[in-house]
Amino acid sequence: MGKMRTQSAPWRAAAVLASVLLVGGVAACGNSDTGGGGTKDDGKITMGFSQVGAESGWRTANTISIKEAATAAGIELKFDDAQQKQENQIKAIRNYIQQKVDVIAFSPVVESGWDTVLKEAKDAGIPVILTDRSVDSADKSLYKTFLGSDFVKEGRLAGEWLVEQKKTASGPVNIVELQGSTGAAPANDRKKGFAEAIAANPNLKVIASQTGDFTRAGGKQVMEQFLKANPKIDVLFAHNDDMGLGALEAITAAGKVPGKDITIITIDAVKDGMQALADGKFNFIAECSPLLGPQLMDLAKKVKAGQEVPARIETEETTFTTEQAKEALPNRKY
Ligand code: GZL
Repeated sequence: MGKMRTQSAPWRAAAVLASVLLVGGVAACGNSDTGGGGTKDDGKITMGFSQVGAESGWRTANTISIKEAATAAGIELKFDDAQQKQENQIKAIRNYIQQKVDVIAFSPVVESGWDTVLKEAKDAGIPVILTDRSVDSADKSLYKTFLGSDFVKEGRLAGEWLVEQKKTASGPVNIVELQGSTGAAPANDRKKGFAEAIAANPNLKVIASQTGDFTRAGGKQVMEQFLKANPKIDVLFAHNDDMGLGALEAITAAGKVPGKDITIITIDAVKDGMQALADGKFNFIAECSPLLGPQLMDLAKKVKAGQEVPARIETEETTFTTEQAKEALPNRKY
């Protein structure tokens, strides 16, 4: 600050006030360059979170985990439900940028189309954490880390179990597949992993594959179509429990016994799916944990503090047969 000339009392008071405001202003602006975006100095982190929607039991459990973990971590959470629409997620992320949150986290409903808005967040100095689903951006600097599952592995485990179950089959084993939401990472990757695994047995054939959008209603509607168009269906592979649960209604209405006439394999292991497995209506589930909240909040604190974090953090998961589901059900958290 340059040397100040002497002035009369009222002018001097005004000059002092102006210089205090100016210094304060610089300090506040300085905070926004610390990569957090927030201009608060109370140390409290504000996170803007864009959620896919509320399409399945998995998503409900995931939302609960995130909200509870934010409260436990003392992180102020701004939460938006995109109702499974990418444009709503992009709008929410832009709002968070405008609000200068400290960290943005989201589960991208589809893999593509994020580079522009992620670059806007980067240019605003706001770090982004991907949770649950990932993006296909070539520029890995657009986000700090990915926290979630290996969906290809989940699909592969489902396929490997089926190969083992059908290794003595003498004729064709007709499989129908209920895919997750079109363009979503779990849909693309589970399909890939399953197809790679069942290639081990040429008798195993996917005769129909269509999206049920991860919902019960979608699973029921598409399974009805599958049953009408295909007289011999031996196996259903559903990319999540909810579509499998919807398909149960269609299978029963068609006079077939789920779990016996049609072997049913799903992914997630939410409580309703595990109950269907314990009851013998499903035959195998590959787990996909929605309980990402605590790890996400820990990552947010590290990222805000400028600490290095791994580029990818995968969740621990397992698989369940009917007997294992009966044992696990009483202690399931979701
Ligand atoms: C997987 C998650 C998927 C679940 C579905 O991590 O993105 O979305 O498998 C959910 O149940 O709708």
